[in-house]
Parts: sequence; C-alpha cells; structure tokens
Amino acid sequence: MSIEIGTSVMEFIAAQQLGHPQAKGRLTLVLANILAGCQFIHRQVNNAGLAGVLGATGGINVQGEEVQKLDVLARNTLVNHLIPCEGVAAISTEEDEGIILSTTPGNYLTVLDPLDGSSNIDVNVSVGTIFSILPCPQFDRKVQPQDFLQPGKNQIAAGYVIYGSGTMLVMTLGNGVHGFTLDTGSGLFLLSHPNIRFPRPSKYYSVNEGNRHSWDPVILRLIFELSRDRSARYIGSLVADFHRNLLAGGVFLYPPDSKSPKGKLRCLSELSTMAMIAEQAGGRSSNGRESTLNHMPTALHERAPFYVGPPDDIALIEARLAEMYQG
Ligand code: P6P
Repeated sequence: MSIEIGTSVMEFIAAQQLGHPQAKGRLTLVLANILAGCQFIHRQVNNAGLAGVLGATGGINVQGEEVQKLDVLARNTLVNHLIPCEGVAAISTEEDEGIILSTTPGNYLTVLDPLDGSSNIDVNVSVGTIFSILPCPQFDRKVQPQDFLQPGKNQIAAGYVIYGSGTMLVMTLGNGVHGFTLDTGSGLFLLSHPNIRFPRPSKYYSVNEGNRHSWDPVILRLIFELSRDRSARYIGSLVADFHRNLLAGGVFLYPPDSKSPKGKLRCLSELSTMAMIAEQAGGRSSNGRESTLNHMPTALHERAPFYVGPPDDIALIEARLAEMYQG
C-alpha cells in the first residue's frame, strides 16, 4: 500500500501492522481508542478559551455546567476509552498515583500524560496528550505497578497529540515518525508529515533559563556554549517545545537543579515517548549519562534530567556533562 499524503491514520496503522501479524489488530484498536479520546479533548481544549472567558463571570460554561478542570477531563476521557478496550491490560497516567486495571484481558500497558502543559491553557499556549504503549510482561496474574517499570526501548508505539493552531498527531510504531493533521470536517487524522527527521544543524535551544541560579556551573557553561550559534526558544509546554524542535531543528534541555535534583520531567509518562520519537526521527536523547531509552525506571512517577535533539547536540551535551559527573 503506498502511503500518501491524506492517508488516514487507521489505514496507515493497518498498513504498518502487515509486518506484525502477532498484534492481531489489538494495537490498532488501542490506538483508535486513544485517538478517539484525543478528538474529544481537542474539542474541549478549543472551547476552554470560551469557558475561560465565561469563567471570568463565575465559571459556568455555555451548557450551564460547571467547567471541569481540563486535566481531570482529559484523564477521564482517555481512561474511559481504554478501560473497556480489548488489548489494554492496564493504564498508568500522570494524574493517578497508582495503576488502573482494564476490564478486559490485553497484551498492552498504556501510559498517558493526558494533558501536558495544561497550566498554559488560559493563555492559549499549545498543550498536548502524550501516550506510550508497552508490552504487558505477565499474563498469568493481575497487572501490578512494577510491570510498568520498563525502559523506553521496550515501547511498541509512542506518540503525542498537540492541540495548537491545528491539532496534530506525531507517532512512531518503530518504523519512522509520521505526522497526521486532524481534519476537523471529517474528524480524521490525515497523514500530513511523512517520515519526520530532525533538521540539522540545530537552529534553537530550549531550556528554562530562569533556573540558572540553581544549576551546576557545568550546566551554566554548557547553556552559554549552546547559545553561541542557536536562538533561544522556550514555551514551558513540553509537547510544544519538543514539536517545534523536531520540525524546525533544535535541542531541548531540562537539567537537574537544586529544586529538582533528579530533573522535573517524568520518565514513563513524558520522556519515554519523546525519546522514542526522537530516536526514530534520527535524533537522540539522554539523561546526561545514558540514553533515555535505556534507563530502567524504579517508580511509576520517577523523574529524570532530559536532553533531546539532533545527535551532534546530544554528543556535545554528554561530553560536557561528563565533567560534572566525574568531578
Ligand atoms: P518549567 C508542564 O508543566 C511541564 O510538565 C512540561 O510540559 C514542561 O516542559 C515543563 O513542565 C516546564 O517546566 O519548570 O520550565 O515551568
């Protein structure tokens, strides 16, 4: 099947699945349910602006209902789609302390950041849903939290949906990275960006320079060096910052600092996905010492330092940080 611009994401996944008969189409079903949830979130996020305006007069939305906090709404939407979904054994989300068991048997564990960057909603900054699909390691017992503690390289699929000027799915099934734009008329995600690759060299570097007072001097020098031949771009929404760097060419950094000595971003619900997409798009990612994809998490909500972008940038960063770790 030739993959052409305008191909629907379901046709695309079906074509990709031809190489994985063992998935028995369940992966397609899991992805279809995630995307159905994201389409609903797309509508809620777009209306939030109206709710935000109405919220200024007392917080009642156009239907006369109390506007739910969008993080909770996004989480409930996705969980309600996935609990009954054949193929899903259990779910972990950034919003839930523990895991959520599905009502059907399944081969897959799904990890979600239902609405990353949601603090930016009221100022119309792009936000996103991040998802990761892992193999379920055990079939002879109920899923337990430790079953989710897998390195990112185990992922079967990873992607995000960015709710911005347009709504776009960026996803990898392990065979390249592809972008699908939501056609609001048909409600379909249609292929718009096949085979996305990190442009090189980087034009941008993305880091919260407001944290500079709590960085190690090695990191201060690293950021100064990166700024010599890159422009600074930082939105404070991981999906938006990552997406710009992936399409336009840039490196993203969330180093450890005195407030977040292990970094701020979450291994399972944020970093594994971005790391797999980056590597499939010809880039790399690191926690400063090893590839993010090789890191073995020890807790559901573990955090880690994160550096992601073209391979040359990550090699430079790891070389400079070696001084900090050896020092
Ligand atoms: P800071 C949003 O809250 C988030 O988790 C990511 O989306 C984003 O990259 C990061 O935090 C921003 O953190 O400390 O720079 O505001």
